[in-house]
Amino acid sequence: MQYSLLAADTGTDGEQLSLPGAELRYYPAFYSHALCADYQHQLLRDIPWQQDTLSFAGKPVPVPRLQSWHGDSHSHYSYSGLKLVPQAWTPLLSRIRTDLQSRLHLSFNSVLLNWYRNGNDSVAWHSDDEPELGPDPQIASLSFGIARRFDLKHRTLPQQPKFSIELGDGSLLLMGPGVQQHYLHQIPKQSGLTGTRLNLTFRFVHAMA
Ligand SMILES: O=C(O)CCC(=O)C(=O)O
Ligand SMILES: [Mn+2]
Repeated sequence: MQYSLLAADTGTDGEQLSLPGAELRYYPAFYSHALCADYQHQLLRDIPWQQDTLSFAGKPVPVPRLQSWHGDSHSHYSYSGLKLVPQAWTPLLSRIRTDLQSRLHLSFNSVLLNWYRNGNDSVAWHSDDEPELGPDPQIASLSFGIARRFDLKHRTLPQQPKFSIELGDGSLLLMGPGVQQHYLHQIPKQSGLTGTRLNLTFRFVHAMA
Protein backbone atom coordinates (compact mmCIF):
# COMPACT_ATOMS: atom_id res chain seq x y z
CA MET A 1 0.00 0.00 0.00
CA GLN A 2 1.34 3.43 -0.88
CA TYR A 3 0.10 6.82 0.31
CA SER A 4 0.66 10.21 -1.23
CA LEU A 5 2.13 12.66 1.24
CA LEU A 6 0.72 15.73 -0.47
CA ALA A 7 -2.39 17.47 0.72
CA ALA A 8 -4.53 19.00 -2.04
CA ASP A 9 -3.73 22.57 -1.09
CA THR A 10 -0.03 23.23 -0.70
CA GLY A 11 0.85 26.78 0.30
CA THR A 12 3.79 28.48 -1.36
CA ASP A 13 5.61 28.74 1.94
CA GLY A 14 5.93 25.04 2.32
CA GLU A 15 3.93 22.36 3.93
CA GLN A 16 4.81 20.07 6.79
CA LEU A 17 4.22 16.50 5.58
CA SER A 18 3.03 14.02 8.15
CA LEU A 19 5.66 11.34 8.37
CA PRO A 20 5.53 9.57 11.75
CA GLY A 21 8.70 10.27 13.77
CA ALA A 22 10.27 12.54 11.17
CA GLU A 23 10.10 16.10 9.86
CA LEU A 24 9.62 16.55 6.14
CA ARG A 25 8.75 19.92 4.62
CA TYR A 26 7.83 20.50 0.96
CA TYR A 27 8.03 23.87 -0.84
CA PRO A 28 6.44 23.30 -4.28
CA ALA A 29 7.68 26.58 -5.79
CA PHE A 30 10.96 27.50 -4.12
CA TYR A 31 12.12 28.74 -7.55
CA SER A 32 9.92 29.85 -10.46
CA HIS A 33 9.78 27.68 -13.60
CA ALA A 34 11.51 30.46 -15.60
CA LEU A 35 14.45 30.57 -13.18
CA CYS A 36 14.58 26.77 -13.13
CA ALA A 37 14.89 26.60 -16.92
CA ASP A 38 17.85 28.99 -16.75
CA TYR A 39 19.48 27.15 -13.80
CA GLN A 40 18.97 23.74 -15.40
CA HIS A 41 20.61 24.98 -18.61
CA GLN A 42 23.60 26.39 -16.69
CA LEU A 43 24.03 23.25 -14.60
CA LEU A 44 23.89 20.91 -17.60
CA ARG A 45 26.50 23.10 -19.31
CA ASP A 46 28.88 23.87 -16.42
CA ILE A 47 28.92 20.84 -14.11
CA PRO A 48 31.51 18.09 -14.83
CA TRP A 49 28.91 15.31 -14.79
CA GLN A 50 30.27 11.80 -14.45
CA GLN A 51 28.94 8.28 -14.21
CA ASP A 52 30.58 6.54 -11.27
CA THR A 53 30.93 2.79 -10.88
CA LEU A 54 30.05 0.85 -7.74
CA SER A 55 31.13 -2.67 -6.90
CA PHE A 56 28.43 -5.28 -6.12
CA ALA A 57 29.52 -8.82 -5.29
CA GLY A 58 32.87 -8.00 -6.85
CA LYS A 59 31.32 -6.84 -10.12
CA PRO A 60 31.49 -3.25 -11.42
CA VAL A 61 28.04 -1.70 -11.79
CA PRO A 62 27.59 1.78 -13.27
CA VAL A 63 25.54 4.16 -11.10
CA PRO A 64 22.20 4.63 -12.94
CA ARG A 65 22.50 8.42 -13.18
CA LEU A 66 25.23 11.06 -13.56
CA GLN A 67 26.63 12.84 -10.50
CA SER A 68 28.91 15.57 -9.27
CA TRP A 69 29.99 16.47 -5.72
CA HIS A 70 30.85 20.08 -4.81
CA GLY A 71 31.70 21.75 -1.54
CA ASP A 72 34.18 23.36 0.81
CA SER A 73 37.62 21.79 0.44
CA HIS A 74 37.42 19.60 3.58
CA SER A 75 33.98 18.15 2.81
CA HIS A 76 35.06 14.68 1.71
CA TYR A 77 32.20 12.20 1.53
CA SER A 78 31.92 8.45 0.95
CA TYR A 79 28.93 6.25 0.20
CA SER A 80 28.62 2.65 -1.00
CA GLY A 81 32.41 2.48 -1.19
CA LEU A 82 32.63 5.53 -3.44
CA LYS A 83 34.93 8.30 -2.22
CA LEU A 84 33.86 11.76 -3.37
CA VAL A 85 36.42 14.58 -3.33
CA PRO A 86 34.70 17.95 -3.52
CA GLN A 87 34.91 20.13 -6.59
CA ALA A 88 34.77 23.89 -6.18
CA TRP A 89 31.52 25.81 -5.76
CA THR A 90 30.42 27.32 -9.06
CA PRO A 91 28.93 30.84 -8.82
CA LEU A 92 25.44 29.38 -9.40
CA LEU A 93 25.82 26.66 -6.74
CA SER A 94 27.03 29.33 -4.28
CA ARG A 95 24.02 31.50 -5.07
CA ILE A 96 21.61 28.61 -4.54
CA ARG A 97 23.34 27.69 -1.28
CA THR A 98 22.91 31.28 -0.05
CA ASP A 99 19.20 31.23 -0.97
CA LEU A 100 18.67 27.98 0.94
CA GLN A 101 20.65 29.02 3.99
CA SER A 102 18.81 32.30 4.38
CA ARG A 103 15.37 30.77 3.84
CA LEU A 104 15.90 27.69 6.03
CA HIS A 105 18.32 29.11 8.65
CA LEU A 106 20.58 26.10 8.19
CA SER A 107 24.23 25.77 7.08
CA PHE A 108 25.39 23.65 4.17
CA ASN A 109 29.01 23.07 3.09
CA SER A 110 28.46 20.66 0.21
CA VAL A 111 26.04 19.54 -2.46
CA LEU A 112 25.55 16.28 -4.36
CA LEU A 113 24.14 16.80 -7.85
CA ASN A 114 22.26 14.02 -9.63
CA TRP A 115 21.21 14.05 -13.27
CA TYR A 116 18.42 11.61 -14.11
CA ARG A 117 18.61 11.62 -17.91
CA ASN A 118 15.24 9.86 -18.33
CA GLY A 119 12.98 7.37 -16.54
CA ASN A 120 15.64 4.63 -16.70
CA ASP A 121 17.84 6.60 -14.30
CA SER A 122 17.11 6.13 -10.61
CA VAL A 123 18.47 5.96 -7.09
CA ALA A 124 17.91 2.76 -5.09
CA TRP A 125 16.53 2.56 -1.54
CA HIS A 126 18.99 4.15 0.87
CA SER A 127 19.27 6.68 3.64
CA ASP A 128 21.86 9.41 3.85
CA ASP A 129 23.23 8.29 7.19
CA GLU A 130 26.97 8.26 6.60
CA PRO A 131 28.94 9.15 9.76
CA GLU A 132 30.32 12.37 8.24
CA LEU A 133 26.76 13.76 8.00
CA GLY A 134 26.40 13.60 11.81
CA PRO A 135 23.78 11.75 13.88
CA ASP A 136 20.62 13.40 12.51
CA PRO A 137 21.35 15.35 9.32
CA GLN A 138 19.10 17.94 7.72
CA ILE A 139 19.27 17.74 3.91
CA ALA A 140 17.75 20.27 1.48
CA SER A 141 16.75 18.66 -1.83
CA LEU A 142 16.07 20.89 -4.84
CA SER A 143 14.61 19.60 -8.10
CA PHE A 144 14.78 21.02 -11.63
CA GLY A 145 13.04 19.58 -14.67
CA ILE A 146 10.53 16.80 -15.05
CA ALA A 147 8.70 15.65 -11.90
CA ARG A 148 9.79 12.31 -10.46
CA ARG A 149 8.27 10.16 -7.76
CA PHE A 150 10.14 10.07 -4.43
CA ASP A 151 9.27 7.15 -2.14
CA LEU A 152 9.89 6.72 1.57
CA LYS A 153 9.57 3.62 3.73
CA HIS A 154 10.26 3.00 7.39
CA ARG A 155 13.51 1.18 8.08
CA THR A 156 12.23 -1.19 10.76
CA LEU A 157 8.41 -1.15 10.57
CA PRO A 158 7.51 -3.00 7.35
CA GLN A 159 3.80 -2.81 8.26
CA GLN A 160 3.93 1.00 8.03
CA PRO A 161 2.73 2.06 4.54
CA LYS A 162 5.17 3.47 1.99
CA PHE A 163 4.85 7.18 1.31
CA SER A 164 5.40 8.91 -1.97
CA ILE A 165 5.51 12.45 -3.28
CA GLU A 166 6.06 13.93 -6.76
CA LEU A 167 9.05 16.29 -6.67
CA GLY A 168 8.27 18.95 -9.25
CA ASP A 169 10.32 21.59 -11.09
CA GLY A 170 11.51 24.27 -8.67
CA SER A 171 10.49 22.34 -5.58
CA LEU A 172 12.41 22.05 -2.36
CA LEU A 173 12.09 19.10 -0.01
CA LEU A 174 13.64 19.60 3.40
CA MET A 175 14.48 16.24 4.95
CA GLY A 176 14.63 17.19 8.60
CA PRO A 177 15.28 15.39 11.89
CA GLY A 178 14.29 11.72 11.91
CA VAL A 179 14.08 11.22 8.14
CA GLN A 180 17.49 9.59 7.63
CA GLN A 181 17.37 7.88 11.03
CA HIS A 182 14.02 6.17 10.54
CA TYR A 183 13.33 6.04 6.78
CA LEU A 184 14.82 4.86 3.50
CA HIS A 185 14.12 6.76 0.27
CA GLN A 186 14.38 6.08 -3.46
CA ILE A 187 13.70 7.55 -6.91
CA PRO A 188 12.28 4.53 -8.75
CA LYS A 189 12.71 3.91 -12.45
CA GLN A 190 9.67 5.12 -14.41
CA SER A 191 9.64 3.38 -17.75
CA GLY A 192 8.63 5.47 -20.74
CA LEU A 193 9.54 8.77 -19.08
CA THR A 194 11.72 10.72 -21.49
CA GLY A 195 12.26 14.08 -19.72
CA THR A 196 15.35 15.01 -17.78
CA ARG A 197 15.64 15.98 -14.10
CA LEU A 198 18.38 17.45 -11.93
CA ASN A 199 18.41 17.06 -8.17
CA LEU A 200 20.69 18.93 -5.78
CA THR A 201 20.96 17.74 -2.17
CA PHE A 202 22.67 20.30 0.06
CA ARG A 203 24.33 18.76 3.10
CA PHE A 204 26.62 19.61 6.02
CA VAL A 205 29.62 17.30 6.15
CA HIS A 206 31.55 17.17 9.43
CA ALA A 207 35.34 16.81 9.38
CA MET A 208 36.23 13.25 10.38
CA ALA A 209 39.21 12.48 12.64
O1 LIG B 1 16.88 12.74 -6.59
C1 LIG B 1 16.38 12.82 -5.48
O2 LIG B 1 15.32 13.41 -5.24
C2 LIG B 1 17.04 12.13 -4.30
C3 LIG B 1 18.53 11.95 -4.43
C4 LIG B 1 19.10 11.28 -3.24
O3 LIG B 1 18.41 10.67 -2.47
C5 LIG B 1 20.53 11.37 -2.96
O4 LIG B 1 21.30 11.89 -3.76
O5 LIG B 1 20.95 10.92 -1.87
MN1 LIG C 1 19.42 10.32 -0.53
